[in-house]
Amino acid sequence: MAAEKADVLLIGPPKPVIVNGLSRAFNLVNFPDGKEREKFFDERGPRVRAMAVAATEERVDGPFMTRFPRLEIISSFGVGYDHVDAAWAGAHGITVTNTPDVLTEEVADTAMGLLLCTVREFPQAERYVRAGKWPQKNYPLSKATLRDRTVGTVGMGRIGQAIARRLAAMQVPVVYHSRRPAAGVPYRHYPKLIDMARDVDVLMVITPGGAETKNLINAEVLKTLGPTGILINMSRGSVVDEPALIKALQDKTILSAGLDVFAREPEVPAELLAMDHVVLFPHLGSASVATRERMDQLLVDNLLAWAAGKPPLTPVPETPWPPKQHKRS
Ligand code: 8YV
Repeated sequence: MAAEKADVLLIGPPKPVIVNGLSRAFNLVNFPDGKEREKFFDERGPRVRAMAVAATEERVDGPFMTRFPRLEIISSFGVGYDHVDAAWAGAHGITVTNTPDVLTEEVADTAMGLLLCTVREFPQAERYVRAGKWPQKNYPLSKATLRDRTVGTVGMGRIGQAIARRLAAMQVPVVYHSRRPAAGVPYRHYPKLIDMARDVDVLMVITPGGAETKNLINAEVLKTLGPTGILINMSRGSVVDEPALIKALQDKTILSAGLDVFAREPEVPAELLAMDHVVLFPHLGSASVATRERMDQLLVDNLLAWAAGKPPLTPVPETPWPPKQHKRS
């Protein structure tokens, strides 16, 4: 007799790679909207053994996971998983997987694009051409150049290292801050962010989001970065104290910022929209068709491995494999 197909709850958009990849092996269950949910938790919750989390808007925390007493694995889309309480999951025998590696080089490419756009004002110059202003006057020379700058990355994980390799190839000195020195990297490590902010001209934020890094980039760090300093944020809006950043930009405490992420996406504060000297991207880090499909496929492959009784391909550190226990109170 064929084994019964497990119920997998899909949270987020029904993207083709995910739906096609999972439908063959599982009963794919869509998560209903608002009012329907209580009924869903009661009726379907007890049968759900796995989740495919393809959207970061839903908070997958302890109280939420508790509604699914047979839950064994959460396969989450994206390398960042701050929307999932992985520590709670790990303590309750639930495995969490993410989609690292397949997006590393893409996000590093985007980081370089955002850095160059911000330092050399390329979006502003492009707007200048479209506005028909070039025939009257050349676009002004950019105030900043990458040629005399040192970049300090906040975080030196896989993506941080891919960014650092690109910067090294462009002859830009790189240093970094992280809680612990990263193994096998040749760049100078700063145990204290404030010391690095004093020494560099660009802060490139590429550290995971979540409680540990909330508002890490605060008013003091921005003041220390100083009036020629540029902030690039490629990680999560939560890592930067957004009101403090807005004030620092308004007061010219720093020169400018390039932001791919915001505190309340897709909302971008009106103050930032009104500033011509900042560059704003709509969370583009990994956003190409090919890379997003690789991320979708890895989400699927983690669940297929679990269904086949194999170790997950990319478990997060908080939920080592095999899980400690399965019992939940
Ligand atoms: C996604 C990301 O856009 O992988 C990440 O952590 O930030 C992006 O690739 C994000 O997961 C939201 O869908």
